[in-house]
Amino acid sequence: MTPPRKRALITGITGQDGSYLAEYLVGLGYEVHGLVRRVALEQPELRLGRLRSVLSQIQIHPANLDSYASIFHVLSQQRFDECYHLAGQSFVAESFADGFSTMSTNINGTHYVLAALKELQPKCKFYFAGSSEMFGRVHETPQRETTPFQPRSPYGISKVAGYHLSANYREDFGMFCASGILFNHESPRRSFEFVTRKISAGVARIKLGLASELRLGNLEAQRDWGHARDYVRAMHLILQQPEPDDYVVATGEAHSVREFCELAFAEAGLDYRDFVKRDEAVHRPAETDLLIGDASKARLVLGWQPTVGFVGLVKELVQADLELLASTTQQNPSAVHPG
Ligand code: G4F
Repeated sequence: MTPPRKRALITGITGQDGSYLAEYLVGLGYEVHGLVRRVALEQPELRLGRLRSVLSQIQIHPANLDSYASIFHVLSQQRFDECYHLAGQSFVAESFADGFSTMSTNINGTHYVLAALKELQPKCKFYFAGSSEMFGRVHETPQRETTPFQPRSPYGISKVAGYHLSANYREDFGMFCASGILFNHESPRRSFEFVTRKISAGVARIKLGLASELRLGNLEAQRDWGHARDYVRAMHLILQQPEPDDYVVATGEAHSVREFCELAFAEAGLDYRDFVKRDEAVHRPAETDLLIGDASKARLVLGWQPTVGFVGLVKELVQADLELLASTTQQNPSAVHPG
């Protein structure tokens, strides 16, 4: 007899990670459900675009991270084996501008999901999307699971709180709660406000003659950048372990924003020095120190490793944006590319 299909709930399913995870789990034979804000159902072309390839195979439920009642309602209607909590305000720079809403959504949203699961489905495994931003002013390099947290942004603080909430539900109530401490992970599905996509989209606009410069903040900032498709595999592996635990997920290599620019412009046959301009307005009140992850535990225990390196990642982003922009301008020559 075939075992029943596993059922997974993904919060933040419309985002970069949520959409890759949904595709991955559908491919593994899961019944996949997602929480989305009601507005997404009213504007599916705009808000559910990343889910295009699996939309007919998944189930979508309206719920709001700011509302315990809406989350409780969905969890009271459906039973799940695994819950991937990816939703939240994820743009670090925005958290400096409005720390209150970042804290409220990220901390309360996580707490609501955990509390509703405890009440209704305590056997459902829970994944929390932790972040390298939790390390902030780093105590050691590279950072691993035992490195102390010292966040430097309201976003980082909210992620530390979510991490501790998850650990508390694990320890106090015996629930299977695990966190992935994910370093930066990118793809052509990244939103345009993040620096990688801002650069690849900027390169495409310049190459196609729609812009003449790209304004960026700190070019010397370094990040450990991997591919989002690789990182959602790690999320799944984390919930397949016999015991709940926390894992750093990273490539172990750092590169600067300047290096990213150099490669990205070169991919389009351009020299970044001719186009990149410094924009003081994009500088942050505080930067993290050098964030590089040591994913030895994930490699050893989960058997996980990244398949896409820095060069491959940059090339993929630039080629995807060149194609996207070329097809958009062909269909509608007056269209202005976002970003
Ligand atoms: O692309 P970013 O905005 O990503 P950041 O702040 O590292 O955060 C991302 O990764 C975290 C770790 O996984 C996540 F937790 C978080 O949710 C998000 O996904 O900025 C990267 C670096 C920063 O040092 C920033 O100062 O690029 C620098 N930068 C330089 N010029 C810029 C720009 N960042 C942005 N967004 N825009 C610029 O023009």
